Amino acid sequence: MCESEAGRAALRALDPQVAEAVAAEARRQQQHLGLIASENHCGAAIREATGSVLTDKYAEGYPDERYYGGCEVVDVVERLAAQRARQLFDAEHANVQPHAGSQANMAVYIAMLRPGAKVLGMSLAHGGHLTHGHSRNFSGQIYEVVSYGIEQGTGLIDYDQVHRMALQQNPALIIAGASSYSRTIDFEAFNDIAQEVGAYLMADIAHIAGLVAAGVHPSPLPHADFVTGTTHKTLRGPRGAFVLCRQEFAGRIDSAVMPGVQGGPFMHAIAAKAVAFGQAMRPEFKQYQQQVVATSRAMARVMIERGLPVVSGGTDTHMFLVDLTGNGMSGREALHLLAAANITVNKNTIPNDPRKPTETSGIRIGTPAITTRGLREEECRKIAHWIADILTARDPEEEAGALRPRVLEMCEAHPIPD
Ligand code: DSN
Repeated sequence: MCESEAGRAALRALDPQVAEAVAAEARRQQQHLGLIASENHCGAAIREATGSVLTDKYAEGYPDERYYGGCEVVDVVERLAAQRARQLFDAEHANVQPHAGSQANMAVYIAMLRPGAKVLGMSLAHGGHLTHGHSRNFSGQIYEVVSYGIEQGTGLIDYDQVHRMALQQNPALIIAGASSYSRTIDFEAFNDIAQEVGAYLMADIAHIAGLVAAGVHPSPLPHADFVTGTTHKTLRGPRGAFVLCRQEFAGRIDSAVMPGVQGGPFMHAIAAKAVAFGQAMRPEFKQYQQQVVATSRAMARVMIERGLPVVSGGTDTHMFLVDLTGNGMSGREALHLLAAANITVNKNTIPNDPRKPTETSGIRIGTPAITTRGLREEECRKIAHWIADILTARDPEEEAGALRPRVLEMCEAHPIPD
């Protein structure tokens, strides 16, 4: 019996309810096409590290400077993860302790800004993230935030607006990065603006970390002063995050992460991050990322052909936003209809959305997870047609029910690999 089988048996014996929930989620993932742009399937090696005995170890501090004894092994793990992150992204310093992207972003704020400092970030409604200054997030409550957005006609980041606002507002920090923006981000242009106004530049590559690692999206290094990212989206690692910076800011970032934002690091997650960074240096990872973008482009084209507009008219990345205003359906309705066909998406606001964020007029579609399970352009075009069939049908519920067996067949033909 291998370790994970023993673990499953132990969980079944100790807590059959949780064991059943875990098994049910595994079945759900196998039987659904996951098109949530921020999700992926990380594989057995990453899960093995995440589920390892390292979860038992407290290690507040950093390698060789811990507050706890017995850290000699986890020190090796953290050094490996940080060294691989530096190598992968060509960074001078890497902090691999943030539990999630929000904590990574918070660490940069805490390290570099006083409360009340001005921050220029992308508005959530136009594709930014909660931590880029949303009024109900710490970023919008502790700091004075001004937001830029995308140009109405093109759907692209309005760099002239960013420039104008930076000159008018004189922010201390500018944030480049997004959660639902499908086009290449010009980090060099952001840096030119930041330099002109004397602001720090933070690039949040949470979504595109895998693309950047593989050279499929231009790197924000060396343009940005700080780069934050997550390890579980396109990077296909464990749930977690990291901060990269130049050596001159290393001490401030490290003490902002711990004790500023977090206490004990999750050493099991850091071990899995090390595995993910190592995996991302392999040639097959580059091919995977190229395929992620190719499948995303193929799906976006079908949507447009089928009369479902895509914000910005296409994609350069792993995701795109479908604008449903034309067919009158809300994002929430679309999510539920597609779910009935075992296709999983998230509802998403589109720029200048007339609907509330809980309703939305769009859905976001991403291809990292379906590419991991081996689906290529041909199958992805088919999936895009199924989505369009459902969203444009006279009876969408009936259409979703009719298509479900075909989705199941495709899932069965392409099991999630270990
Ligand atoms: N929740 C993530 C996403 O779906 O984009 C961002 O943190």
